[in-house]
Amino acid sequence: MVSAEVLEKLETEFKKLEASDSKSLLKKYLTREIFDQLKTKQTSFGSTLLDCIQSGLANHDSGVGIYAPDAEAYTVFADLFDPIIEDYHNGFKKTDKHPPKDFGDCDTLGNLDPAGEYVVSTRVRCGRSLQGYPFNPCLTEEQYKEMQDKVSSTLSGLEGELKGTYYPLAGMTKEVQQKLIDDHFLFKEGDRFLQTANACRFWPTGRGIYHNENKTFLVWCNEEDHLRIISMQMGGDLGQVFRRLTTAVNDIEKRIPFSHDDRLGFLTFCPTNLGTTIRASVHIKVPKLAANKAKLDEIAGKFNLQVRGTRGEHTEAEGGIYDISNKRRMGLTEYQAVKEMYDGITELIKIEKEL
Ligand code: ADP
Ligand code: DAR
Repeated sequence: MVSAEVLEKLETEFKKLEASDSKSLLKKYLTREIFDQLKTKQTSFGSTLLDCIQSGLANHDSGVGIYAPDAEAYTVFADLFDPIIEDYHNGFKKTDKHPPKDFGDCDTLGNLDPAGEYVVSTRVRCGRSLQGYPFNPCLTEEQYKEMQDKVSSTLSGLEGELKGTYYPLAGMTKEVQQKLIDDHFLFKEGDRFLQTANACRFWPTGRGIYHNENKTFLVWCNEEDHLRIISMQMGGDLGQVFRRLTTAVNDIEKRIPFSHDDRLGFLTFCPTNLGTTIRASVHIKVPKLAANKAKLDEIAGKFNLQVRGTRGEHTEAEGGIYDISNKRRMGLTEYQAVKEMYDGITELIKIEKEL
């Protein structure tokens, strides 16, 4: 039974959102009818509509504004998640089914910028949720510790180029942590969207990073998702980066069962990361295109690309370096998502050269 206190908070905050000039997908699709229909529902973990939308209610500048506190939320609150998923993922309807995992042939993806004129570095990441565990807002401190132990011991079995060490955030010096963040290897702290989504409780317990010697293969533990599996390197050799990620994901999946839904694909905390969960990005300098940011966003949008700042989401470009990546993650395979980025970036570089 959803408590009177939760219902009151929902009503108060919903009215504020309705009156705001928010452009979030939450505001766009949370009609009074949907609100009244969902406000008394709960998942078996006890998650309510408030648990799903509290971040978007607190941050009217959200782009999306909703997260799934547990995997069931995608079903229990489907009447709100489904239109948001359809809008974000280029028309992935509630009757659509995400295709089976397919990393394709990495050898067909070459170097985006062999001369090294534009691309500073290339990164491909995916998210994975451990079967049997809810997402951040429902995890207990014990579960965070349990998951970290499970992840770090599993990763300690990796060999060859993937061999590395797990570093818990707890006990890491601020200097080491900040250097890893500044070098784009480690997640930032204090994201207000995650904080207001109740995703940062017991921090830094259960959080950490695994990486190999060269920091070309990394795994984040319990930031936004249970796992972010990352391959990255300087330069534009997307084929090599994607091959490394594919090898790592296939190896790790032999050791840990991940949450996968027949219709939505791999399940993640945020609906924008469902399906392939793949974000393939370049740090790139396109000074002529970037002279008009709105134009850069418009052209990137034509190729289903998303433009972010140098430090990732919700940040600005530093020194003219933009993080540009595929926007679509659902309704296409892992290979197609990465190929969409490859083709889009190739076009952007061509346009930059012609300006
Ligand atoms: P995610 O991509 O996992 O959703 P963010 O967008 O927050 O996470 O980015 C996390 C970190 O990865 C940031 O420091 C960002 O600068 C870095 N990053 C993303 N793409 C690249 C890239 N192509 N080269 C180097 N660092 C990158
Ligand atoms: N900040 C939230 C999430 C957007 C997608 N990015 C993620 N999941 N990291 C928003 O609604 O803007």
